[in-house]
Amino acid sequence: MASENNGSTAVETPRKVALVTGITGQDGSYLTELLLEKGYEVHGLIRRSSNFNTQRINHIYIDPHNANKALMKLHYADLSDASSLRRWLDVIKPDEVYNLAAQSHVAVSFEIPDYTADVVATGALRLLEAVRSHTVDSGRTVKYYQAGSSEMFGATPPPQSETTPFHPRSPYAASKVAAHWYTVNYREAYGLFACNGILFNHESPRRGENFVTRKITRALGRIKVGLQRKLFLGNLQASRDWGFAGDYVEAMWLMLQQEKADDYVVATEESHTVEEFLEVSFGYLGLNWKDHVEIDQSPSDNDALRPAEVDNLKGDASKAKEVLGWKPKVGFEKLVKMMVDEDLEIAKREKLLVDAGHMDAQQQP
Ligand code: NDP
Ligand code: GDR
Repeated sequence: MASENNGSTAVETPRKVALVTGITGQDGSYLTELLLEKGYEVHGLIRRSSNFNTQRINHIYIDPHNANKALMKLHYADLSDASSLRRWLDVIKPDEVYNLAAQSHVAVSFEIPDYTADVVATGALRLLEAVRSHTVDSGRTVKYYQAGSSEMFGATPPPQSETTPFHPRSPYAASKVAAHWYTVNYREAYGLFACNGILFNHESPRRGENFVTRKITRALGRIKVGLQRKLFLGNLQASRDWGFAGDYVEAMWLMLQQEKADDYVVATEESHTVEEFLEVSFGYLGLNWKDHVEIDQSPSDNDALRPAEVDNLKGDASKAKEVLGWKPKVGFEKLVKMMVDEDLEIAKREKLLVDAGHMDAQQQP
């Protein structure tokens, strides 16, 4: 129970319960921190891996044997396994479900297209159906958040808002469009409280290392301390509307606190090219990116090049600002510096270990 004190009498309100898929990812970790701060009990679905994959949430993990303190709980499930989704809904009885799980890499979706569709599109449908049948059988109300993406706009020119037509350019983006419409359909057909957040790119020091921003800041830190000289990238002219993940998870939560379920674009409304990201990040450490970056045209670099590119994304987040009262707190330069600072520290620690012979210098050119 969460306790609220209005000055005279202490009122006990039941703790809200959230179920988060993709809890081990970048957004899952920030959202869980936010929900715990707000007094939620958070249940995360994780998939089995031969290595532990909980690095991003280890700092908030408390052993479940410590029953009074452990407010984040982890359970094995998979978006490709409908039975596990329904079973955990029945056991956990959440008030809110956040569907963040995905094979989220655009370039990789060209390599594994039907797996991507199964997890991103059909996985969302499985979870919606599990929520629907759970609410029918239990008579409970469950609110649902779907992690939609600016990639759905693809080739449609900016600025992109909730009314902009979708033109997806990858198996990932097409699968997110399907998940978007499944969510709208479950809202219209069954009256489910289901929202689509159409989030533009958001980054952080916890960003996966094969997305371009983190690939740059990780390499930059290593270049600065002398562990690496070259960085191979793809298209430097692509423009993205980059925000900070910590700001964006607040918008997710706000969507589920409204009277009415709806869809919202979440963006900074400012766009920069990959080249500008290089200029700001390398410039911050007193380096010239042109001395280190090479364009990799080889098909073996499967995170860089895509058979179809998305050239220019820049969101119009007026509706989220007006209805949710949301606005981003971290701008482009601050975001870049935050990521560079963290990755420089990681590189310094790596250097100490390499120099002491405790770690192999990776075979980076
Ligand atoms: P990440 O790639 O960092 O995290 C993805 C999460 O999904 C991980 O926890 C991963 O688990 C989990 N996952 C992958 N496949 C499955 C599966 N089959 N079953 C269950 N879980 C699975 O993504 P982000 O945190 O950056 O993004 C969160 C969501 O938001 C994603 O749906 C993404 O597509 C979407 N999105 C992201 C944007 C961004 O800029 N970050 C912008 C717009 C949308 P594991 O740790 O085991 O790999
Ligand atoms: P994106 O992010 O495809 O927008 O999807 P990513 O960082 O992978 O690419 C952004 C742009 O940079 C160009 N680029 C490179 N990209 C990568 N990964 N590696 C490189 O070496 C490289 N060189 C240039 C890309 O071509 C692209 O134009 C992210 C994901 O988080 C999705 O899940 C999410 O839905 C969208 O953002 C919004």
